[in-house]
Amino acid sequence: MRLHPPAQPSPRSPRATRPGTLGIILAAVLLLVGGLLLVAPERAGAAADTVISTGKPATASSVESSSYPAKYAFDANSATRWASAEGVDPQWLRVDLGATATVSRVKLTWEAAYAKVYRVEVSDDGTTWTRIANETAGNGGTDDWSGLTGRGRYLRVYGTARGTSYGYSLFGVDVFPDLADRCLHRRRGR
Ligand SMILES: [Ca+2]
Repeated sequence: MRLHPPAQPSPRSPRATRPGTLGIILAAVLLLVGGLLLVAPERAGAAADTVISTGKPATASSVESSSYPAKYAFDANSATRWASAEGVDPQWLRVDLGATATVSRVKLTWEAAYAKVYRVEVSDDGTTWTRIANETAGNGGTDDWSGLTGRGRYLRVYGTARGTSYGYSLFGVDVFPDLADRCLHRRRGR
């Protein structure tokens, strides 16, 4: 058995021995770590919910009045809406995503004036359209189309039969890209 000399208290600087300073540093480190743990999942969730249509240029076949412009379906405000002229089929609402995107999900939030029959289409040139979703028995509310595989710069909602005698009205049209495309959009700062 080896014998060790009795441990000598090492000389410490007066700063390091002040419990107040140590306590403050320790508390600061714990707060930082705790804060990062709290923030990290929220940031991940925000990335998964990226909407690429917000604030993008929008047009429509008609408006009920100047109080309901096309852009109100893309303003991330659930209180504002686009509304078409009343009593006329078909009507459409279109957004320019600014660049070709791969669309994986489109979420429509209808006002009371909903579409019974409509389709969601994408286009590269705004002229030739490809259907990515089709509704033939719509009942309004929220239509959340996921698992889509559309690709285009423009997206439109094209209504052919109204659910009421009014027009077509949407509080929001949220367009989501797929994962790879979302990264591309983020890198480009969009
Ligand atoms: Ca809105």
